[in-house]
Amino acid sequence: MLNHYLKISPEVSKALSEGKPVVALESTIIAHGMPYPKNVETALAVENIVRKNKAIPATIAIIDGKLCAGLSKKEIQHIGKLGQKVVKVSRRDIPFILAQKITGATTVASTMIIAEMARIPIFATGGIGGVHRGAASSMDVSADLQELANTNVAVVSAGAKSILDLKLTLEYLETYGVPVVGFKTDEFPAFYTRKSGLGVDYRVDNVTDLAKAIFTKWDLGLNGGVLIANPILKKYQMKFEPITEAIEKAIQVAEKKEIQGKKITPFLLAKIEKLTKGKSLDANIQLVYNNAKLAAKLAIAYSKQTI
Ligand code: PSU
Ligand code: MN
Repeated sequence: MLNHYLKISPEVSKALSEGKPVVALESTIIAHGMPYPKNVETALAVENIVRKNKAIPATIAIIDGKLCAGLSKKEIQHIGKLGQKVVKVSRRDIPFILAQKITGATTVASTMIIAEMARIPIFATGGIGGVHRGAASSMDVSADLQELANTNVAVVSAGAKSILDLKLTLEYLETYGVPVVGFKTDEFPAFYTRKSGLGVDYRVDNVTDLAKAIFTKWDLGLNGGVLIANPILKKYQMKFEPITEAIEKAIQVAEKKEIQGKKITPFLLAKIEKLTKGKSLDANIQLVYNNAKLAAKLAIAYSKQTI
């Protein structure tokens, strides 16, 4: 019955049936997270990095009403060109986009859902959604967190942006039993920068230890995701002051324009890019590359795990 909804590309399908490592990749970052044509260039480069590190990339999206794991170059270009015109699809949206047989870009939450259906346990992204600043009154908490609580996929990220309340985001993850693992770091990274002043639950220094812990979690039947925080490389990180200033300013503008709901994250990303004259986008691209590389290595280590 699942096959009726799910379309796995021949390459990904072959890799999965042979037990080869596969890395899931999301598509909201392409349509809503970066401008054209850099979004398409980045998405294709990310796939190449996964391949170079000896895993198979599976970019995930909804195309003409099918849940797709593994997109063609043409499909990636199509989504990237349409950009914000493509529907941003989170958990709640999936059935409606399928019923209408249209195309949608998947967030971390919906990519995790589709990755789990396709049996792809490792997923690389840039940053996850989280608890927004001011959530006490807005109640704006990304569905990504709830998905991490429930769905068995390990997500490699560069932490989360400080457009969010990082402290509350970590509290939420603790409550829902989601391990936050620092890769070669004791500190939870803040996306554009390596530091946030907040700690992680566990630090790991190699992918084998990480794969073992993830394998054990699911082998025990402890359902839910794992959040891996992989800091941006030192040479690409942004200076604390200008990025903090840009974030504060972007949030102010969003408040003034009363931007809410699923529009807020793409709005802030684009505004920050403008305010930093493209520097935030450069950092964003580099950290995604870094995450793709780690995810490929983790997928290899995970594929070797046995009881
Ligand atoms: N953070 C980024 N780039 C992105 C996103 C987050 O730096 O493109 C996207 C991801 O797809 C994430 C989504 O899952 O935004 C979260 O949106 P929301 O806050 O509306 O849940
Ligand atoms: Mn939200």
